Amino acid sequence: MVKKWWHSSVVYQIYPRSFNDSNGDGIGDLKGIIEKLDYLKNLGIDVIWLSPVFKSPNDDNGYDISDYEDIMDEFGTLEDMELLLKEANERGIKILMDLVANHTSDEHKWFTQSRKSKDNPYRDYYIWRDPVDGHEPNDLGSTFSGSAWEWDEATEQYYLHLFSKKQPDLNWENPKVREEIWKCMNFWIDKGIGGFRMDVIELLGKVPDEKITGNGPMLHEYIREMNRNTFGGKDLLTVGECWGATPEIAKMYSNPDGSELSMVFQFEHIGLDQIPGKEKWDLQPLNLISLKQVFNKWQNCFNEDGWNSLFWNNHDVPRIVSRWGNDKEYRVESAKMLATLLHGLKGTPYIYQGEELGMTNIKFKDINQYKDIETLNMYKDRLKNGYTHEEIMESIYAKGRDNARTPMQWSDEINSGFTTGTPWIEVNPNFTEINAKEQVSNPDSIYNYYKKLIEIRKNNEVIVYGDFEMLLPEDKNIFAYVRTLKDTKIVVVCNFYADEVEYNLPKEYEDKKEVLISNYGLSLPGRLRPFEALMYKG
Ligand code: TEU
Ligand code: CA
Repeated sequence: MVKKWWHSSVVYQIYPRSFNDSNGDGIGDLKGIIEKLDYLKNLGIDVIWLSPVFKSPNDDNGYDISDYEDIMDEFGTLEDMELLLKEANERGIKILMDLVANHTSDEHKWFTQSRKSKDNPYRDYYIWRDPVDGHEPNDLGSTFSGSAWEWDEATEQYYLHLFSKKQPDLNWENPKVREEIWKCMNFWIDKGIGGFRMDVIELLGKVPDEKITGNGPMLHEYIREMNRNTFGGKDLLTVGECWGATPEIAKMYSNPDGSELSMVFQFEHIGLDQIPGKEKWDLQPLNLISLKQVFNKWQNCFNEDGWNSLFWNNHDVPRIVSRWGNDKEYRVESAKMLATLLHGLKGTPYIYQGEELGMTNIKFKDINQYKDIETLNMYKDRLKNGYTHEEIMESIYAKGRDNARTPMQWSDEINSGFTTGTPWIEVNPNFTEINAKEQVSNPDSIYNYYKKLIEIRKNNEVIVYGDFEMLLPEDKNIFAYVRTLKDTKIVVVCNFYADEVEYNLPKEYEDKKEVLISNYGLSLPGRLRPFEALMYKG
């Protein structure tokens, strides 16, 4: 396999609004990020993925962009962004910008023009349709509840929005739209960024009249055109967000011929605790065997012809320690176990801010304490459809996006050290116990455990390039696997639950030549304590 710098990198995602506020207005900002670069450097990460920082009216916290070549007022200025790039690069850290190219804000000048008249030069930048029998052209739905079509009185047509009505979808069939996007991307590439995370990239080839949204016929053609006109040949990291990716699709995107992207985020594991065919709010318990099958499939599907990304968390999904760990009596043990499991795998790991501290989900009492548009729209929708308040809150506690968006917990001081003002969303009250200040100086902390896992990846090529083999595939409690590169073998054994378990590995893996990391003291032969995790050379 031809080696790439991003094969051995670890990426850290920052959700700027909730990361660090430098001026006391309650909103995280670019200067705030600069203040914390040394914290990230110390953790050992190589790359920052910055959720969108472009100009935006914030209907969806920056995923609704009104100017791709300028910075959101609350976050700072273009000069601040240039300084952040410089300061990060000086520390050997690259920055990925979050490219939201499927849609813009309705306040983007392309859209304000487009909606003016049917013959406006920008009309075809978006997707406009006549009504059918006096109503929407079809029943396509928005991810944020309701129809994906919004009636526009002025020109008496509907426009398409797969997300909020303030996020009109761009018309990628229009070559002018594509050129505009290449221009914006090159603007940032010229400023020295390390690459792009690409928002809902799989939607670009949509055919709305046939109700095709993801993976449309032209999708890969557009991506290759993007590659040729922007980052192709520039050795950047590009990662596409692909909810509907299968291994076959992922191989097209991440083909090592370099014609498309470096890698994609696939979400098969993320959907395992929802009832199949229903929405993410419709909960079912996780079955560990299914999780093992999904990882086994994705770890083994590429044979030098693709690359994986590895993640438990991002700004859209609940905190992993609350979701599949135990955020009560075994918070520290289970956070470390989940970290060991993921960071021993093949692929590029992504850490979401606060994950390295074992930050947990939030339970707000009042729906008005929530800020996320998806959550708030769903709440109204389900109330109307007869669900009780209690039922809906149960779903929000488990799956709401604000679980991941409460402010970063820096210290046990007021507002967790995130802001001196009033935070835009309330801080999780557990910050007095869970915070960076305590963990950086505590050698047994989750933070220092992540730091060690990153070091292990850097010092053991087998973690980056070794083959993956699942062990004990039928075991209902244990997730175990072995990574092999030439003569080197690394074994990872994790107890996924709070009960002590016994286990028997095949003889060849029994001998623990060197324990690289574990979340308990000395290991016991053939037994794992609650959420115990072990990684050793075998
Ligand atoms: O997410 C894509 C997306 O489909 C999510 O809305 C996801 O389905 C949902 O959060 C899970 O319930 C991306 C961004 O990551 C998200 O923050 C944006 O809201 C969305 O695109 C629109 O840009
Ligand atoms: Ca601020």
